[in-house]
This record gives sequence, structure tokens and C-alpha cells, in this order.
Amino acid sequence: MDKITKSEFKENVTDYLKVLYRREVSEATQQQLFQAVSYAVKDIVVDQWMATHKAYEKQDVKTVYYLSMEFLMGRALGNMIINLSANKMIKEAIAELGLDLNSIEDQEPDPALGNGGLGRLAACFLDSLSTLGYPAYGCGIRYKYGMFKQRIKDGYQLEVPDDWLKDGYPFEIKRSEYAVEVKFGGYVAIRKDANGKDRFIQENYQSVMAVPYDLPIVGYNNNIVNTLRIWDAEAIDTFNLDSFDKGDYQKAVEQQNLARTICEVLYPNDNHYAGKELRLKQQYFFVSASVQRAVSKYMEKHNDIRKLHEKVAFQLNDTHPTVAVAELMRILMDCYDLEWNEAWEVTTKTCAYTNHTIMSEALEKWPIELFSRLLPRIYQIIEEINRRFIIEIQNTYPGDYHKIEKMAIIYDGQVKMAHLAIVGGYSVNGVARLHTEILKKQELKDFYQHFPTKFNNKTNGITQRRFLLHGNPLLADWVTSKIGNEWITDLSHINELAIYADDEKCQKEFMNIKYQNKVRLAQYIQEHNGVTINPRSIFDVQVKRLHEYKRQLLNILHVMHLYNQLKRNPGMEFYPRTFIFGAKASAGYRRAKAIIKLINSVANVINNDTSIQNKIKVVFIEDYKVSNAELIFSAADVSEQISTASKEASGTGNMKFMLNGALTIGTMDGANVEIVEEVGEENAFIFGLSSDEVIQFEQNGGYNPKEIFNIDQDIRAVLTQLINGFYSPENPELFRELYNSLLENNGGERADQYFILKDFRSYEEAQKKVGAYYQDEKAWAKSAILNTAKSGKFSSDRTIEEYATELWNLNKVKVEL
Ligand code: 26W
Repeated sequence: MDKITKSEFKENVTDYLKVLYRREVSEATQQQLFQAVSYAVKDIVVDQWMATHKAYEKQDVKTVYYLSMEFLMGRALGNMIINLSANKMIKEAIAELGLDLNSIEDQEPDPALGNGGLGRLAACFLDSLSTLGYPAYGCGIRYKYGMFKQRIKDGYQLEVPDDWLKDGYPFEIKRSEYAVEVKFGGYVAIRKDANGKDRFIQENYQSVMAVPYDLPIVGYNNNIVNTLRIWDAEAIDTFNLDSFDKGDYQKAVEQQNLARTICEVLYPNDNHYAGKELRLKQQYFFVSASVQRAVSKYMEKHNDIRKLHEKVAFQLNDTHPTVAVAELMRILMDCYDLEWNEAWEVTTKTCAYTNHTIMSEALEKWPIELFSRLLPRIYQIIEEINRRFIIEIQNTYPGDYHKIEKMAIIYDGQVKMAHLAIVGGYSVNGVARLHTEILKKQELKDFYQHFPTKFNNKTNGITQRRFLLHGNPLLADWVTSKIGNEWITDLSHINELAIYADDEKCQKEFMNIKYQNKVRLAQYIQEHNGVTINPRSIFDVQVKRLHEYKRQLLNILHVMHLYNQLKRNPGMEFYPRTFIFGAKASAGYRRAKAIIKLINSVANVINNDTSIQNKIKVVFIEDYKVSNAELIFSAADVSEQISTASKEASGTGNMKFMLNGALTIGTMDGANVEIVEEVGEENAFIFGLSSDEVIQFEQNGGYNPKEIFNIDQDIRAVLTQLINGFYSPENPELFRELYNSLLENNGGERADQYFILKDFRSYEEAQKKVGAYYQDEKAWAKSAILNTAKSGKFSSDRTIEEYATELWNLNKVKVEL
């Protein structure tokens, strides 16, 4: 294949403008330019995409199917360009056309088909799979509306629909030829076939066509392009007269409605299970389509379905796609005639499960009534899996009925998806060392005892290509100038920076880059928030989903305390600080929304109080998302990772900050433990209860926050400001609920269940150390450089290498053009 030249590329851009919009470059809108440039880039990508798939076919490779309800991809154009080997040529061509790449990139909608950590992890994994050359499909849902856009009005969050497809998405390709039918409802009839064998047939069902759209996932400089396949639903029967004739009018309309609703919107819940029927439909819809297609593709080249696991692995991203276990059983038995035991053998060698949370309110448990009505055949199969598993438990632990209560897949009127995922797969992994240990010792103890060899850890990672190379070009260039560019595809090399940590010239260069990134973020904040911030102040940042366990409330209560101190003692030694927040709250999560309002109310008072001479500023960045995240991480001095110990499975934002040279203030939770292990405790600020201590308290019914409230007058002063109208004169009761959550038991919920008051003083101590340390410029610069230098472990390339070799058994592929 001939490589495309610069002048051909330029011609392609102008041709696309003409064909799509009848415009010349000089007349085109920014959106039209984005589309035309994207199509021209896609031209290059598609050649590699086809070559990759030819190579996969020829080598008959094993493929992983990463099944996930969420893929938080972020913008593709800029990322694709830096990954392509034609990168330099494309950038020159765009400049020669007189265009500005940044403003073209800004035209792309930020595809937000995910909520937070779990969805972004899936996106980083796809980037790593392509870059390492492992055959993979991401399989998900083509939501018409992704994560909502957040608007802040009068300090409150408003949710605005994210119509990301409205101008058309240039990188997707509709693959109607791979459409498959997915059936819901009806009943299962048992009929004998010609050989006298029982056949299970779903009758009187409703169905939809699942139609895949493929998005290219471009590897770094290696000609490999994997596929993110997202499924859309279309009605099976176009509304035809036939239906009227047969009296099926009602059914035809219902089927149309089903198709319309399934892919309409992403559930904006993070770590909270709501038991919505439509969500179960979404799950079965994309899982059934993906598994059906994977099996058909396998059978196109192979004749023995019993060896499926030699060529296919299904990785279940949390319990959301766990119906895959039963769906695969169904296909193997009902479509390929395997006996139960044969089908079970194949299934349990093909499926593997990743757990992403120990928050009990996130556990997916479906009522039997709903499940069996919606998926009658699948329910039958799960009943049989459960029946056999219970016998196994009874035989292993005779007389111990508690085991059944704790471990059964169906119990107490509910189908427990985590139990199905554990029983039906060959692997159960947590996402950071501490998290996996907690799973083994606490949450999944009985399962660990029963299946010890299934359990393993895969500490999360992030892609340095998006979060350093693309997001922080100044630092990326500096790193390359010091140690060469191998870090781009092997982040372990970044450790070579450590020798520069003590070098004063390097320290100045490093901090100057940080300063320029802070100016860039300050401009963004000025434009988007109308708040002026001082780029010389410490940028102290907490960006992540809003959740009580992540303790944004601890952060803002501490800000309130600092403000009280400054007011009382204006001459107090204090280095200027900008507290930056960014977070979306799930639309129905009242307390989370109250915390957003509180942050904005505090910002409003403090930012307008001239008496403190701009020593503290508080900024809430509206609509935190992948595209502005890149600006935020690169500009941070301090990374807030302050979850209640034991609650954050891993965290991945913590890694993005570290890579960009921010120092962590955090608890010993999730991957923070491993971050501190790599960088050294002297280069981070650790505080708070340990996970063992938290678990101890929880097992003893919590602690009494009123004792702290009664003896600590600073804390009392801050809490009192929640209910005396200090930050909400228009409604002094506004923050009563937050106040109560810290001090009063509420039903089954303990007062201050996330140990905010308990950790407050230790957090304050750590924050004081931050302020003091920052003033020692050399010490800070050294620690900042060391954070970047010691981040090698946290590349998703390392994580994927572990999944690929230890769990999936994949081989790397090379593609020559
Ligand atoms: C059923 C509702 C629901 C929705 C999303 C339950 C659970 C989730 C996710 C598991 C929440 C999530 O994103 N978890 C995060 O996963 C990241 C990637 O492993 C981890 O780094 C975070 O610690 C974890 O909170």
C-alpha cells in the first residue's frame, strides 16, 4: 500500500469539504472543517484497519471481547493523529491549509458513553490493546444520549442531554451485514425434535435487530487498528400491513417502541444500582448481540464449538454484562446442541469477571419476577446453574446452610449477578492490590475459600498517550528531550527521569512547564467560569464523580475551616491556594447535588471576600469530562485522593495526576497504596484511618461523631455554618441534610458513615504540610519530578500485558503495510 503524501492529504480534505458541504476551505465552518479533516484521517486509518483484520484472519488469532456497558472514549481526532505514524505529515498539511488543529479538535463532541472510572478504564484498555498489538474488540452500546452535560445555575447542577450524534460522527461505520436478532419476553416451550430430543423454544417474544457500528482504535505507530463495536437497536418489522392482517398491530407497535428505547440513554449512575427494567434490557441486548456475533465469527473458520475458548475470551467489565454466562450456555446448548456439561466446560473457560467496587449499594441483584419475565430462557438456565452450584456447596460444606444463603446465585427472590459471574467464569480480579485483598478477606470471602485459584489482582493503569503525550505536550516534549521517546510505548522508561530530580536547572524547567499549564487552565476557567485565578497559587484539585465515599465534603469543610482561620487571623502564614473541583452527580443523588451546591456557595462567599486578599479561591469547573480533564491534570500541583479507606477500589485519576507531576494528598486506599509505594511516602501526604481501622469501626457499628463535635470547636464552627445561613442566607436550612448526615443516625445509615469528622484533623495536618512544603521550591520540584518518574507502573500497557498473558492467553500480532 502506498503511503499517502501531504499534498494528497490536503486534496482529500478539500474534496471532502466539497462533497459533504459544497464548500471551499475559506468558506467552511469549523464544524465542517472538523468533519472533512476527520474523513481524511479516517482514510488513512481504514487502510490500517483492513490490514489489521486481514492479519488477524490469516494468523487465526485468539481475540478478547471486552464486554462493557460503558466506554468513556473522549475525543478521537487528536488522539488518532498522535498515534498515526503520519502524524507529522498531517499536522503540517493542516497548518498549510491555514487551519488551527486545536480549534478543529474542539469541534468534536466528546463521546461520553460512560460515567467515570470504569468507563474510562475500558477506553484506556482499548488504547493499550491496539498499541501492544493484541487482537481485541470492545463491545458496548451506542447510546443516543451519553453522559449528560452539566450546567451550573445559581450553584445547582442542571442536566442537559448530550446529543453527541447530532452532526454525525465521522469515525463510525455501520455494519448492517452483522446485524443479529435479540429476543425478549414470551415463554419457553419444550418440543421434541425429529430425534426425540427436547428443544427449548422461546415463543410469543418481542425482538429487535441489533445493528453494530464500528469505531477504529488506532495503536501507536504500529499500523494496528482494533475495533470498538457499539450496538444500536432497530425495529425488526417495518410497520407493515401484514401485521394488521394478522391482528399483530399491538405487537408491531410495541416492538418499534422497544427498539426506540433500548439505546436511548446511558444510566448516569455510578456505584448505585437502581433495578430498572430498561437497564436489564440494555445489558441483555448488547451482550446477546456481542456473544452471538463472536460465536458466529468463530464458527466461520472452525468446526468444533467445544474449542471456542482457544480463540475467544469474554472479559466482563463488572457485573453489568454477566448475562453473558447464561447467554453463551444458551447458544451452545440450543443452537449448537452441546450437552449441559460440555457447554459448562466451554463457558467457564471463556468468561472472566472484573470487580470494580465493594460499595454494597452497587451490587446488581434482579428480582426474579422481572428477570424471568424479560429473559425466560436465560432465567431457566441460571436456575439450573444455581441448582447445580448449591449441590456442590452442600457437598463441600455439609450442614452449613449459611453457605447457601451467602453464596447461592438465586436467593431471597433475587438473581445475584456477582455470584453468577464468579461461578460462571475462570477468573475473578480486583483492580488494585488492596481492593483484591479486601475482596478475598471480606466481601467475597466464601467464594475465595471455595475457588481460591480463580482470584487474582490486576492493578489498573492509564494510557500515557492520552494523558501525557496528548494532554500535556510541553511536558511530553521535555521528557523526550531528557530520556528519548521510548516512554511513549513503554512507560517503565520514565524512571530514567529520576536522575534529574535533584538537578536545579531541570527543576526550574519542570516547574516552568507546570506554570505554563496552570496559565492554560486559568484561561479555560476565566472563559468558562468567569473566575480569575492566580497561576502562582497552589492548584489543589479534586476531579472525579461526586460521591459521599470520595469525600468532596471533607475537602470543602476544610476550605471553610481555612477561611474561618484567615478571617480570625488575617496575618496568618498562608501560601495562596486555589481549590479546584470538578464532578458530576448522578441526577437522582440528592446529597451529592447538595454537596455541589455547597461548594459553589462557599466559592461565592470566599471568592468575593476582598479582605482575604485572594489567598483562597474556590472553583467548580462545570461539566468535567475527558477533554477538559487533559487540561486539568497537566496543571495540578496537588492531587486530592481522599476517599474513606477501603471504599475506592483503585482510582485512576490518582495515576493521571501523578504522571503529570502532582503530589498526592490521600488516604491509604485503592491504588494510592501502590502509588506511595512507588514514589515514596516522603513525596506524598498521607493521612487518615487505614482500611483495617475503617472496617473495624464498621464491624462495631460505627463511631460517635458527636464526641468530636462536642470537644472540637473549630469543627463545630464549620458544621454550624451549614445550618446558620452563613453560606446560604437566602435559605439557612439548605445544608441541613448534609449537617444531619454527619451527626445523626438515619434509619439503617450510621452518622458520618464515611468518617469525615474522624479524619478531619489528620487531613488538616496533611494540608498544612502541603502548604509548608510548597514554599520549599526545590524540595517541591524534586518531589514533582519524582512523581512523574515513578509513575511507570501505572501505564495501562502494563495492566493489559498482565491480562493478556495471565488471563487471556493472547499473542501479539505485527502488521506491515
Ligand atoms: C449498577 C450501577 C453501577 C454503575 C457503575 C455500579 C457500579 C458502577 C461502577 C463499577 C463504578 C465505577 O466506575 N467503579 C470504579 O472503577 C474504576 C476502574 O476500575 C476504579 O478505579 C474506581 O475505584 C471504581 O470506583
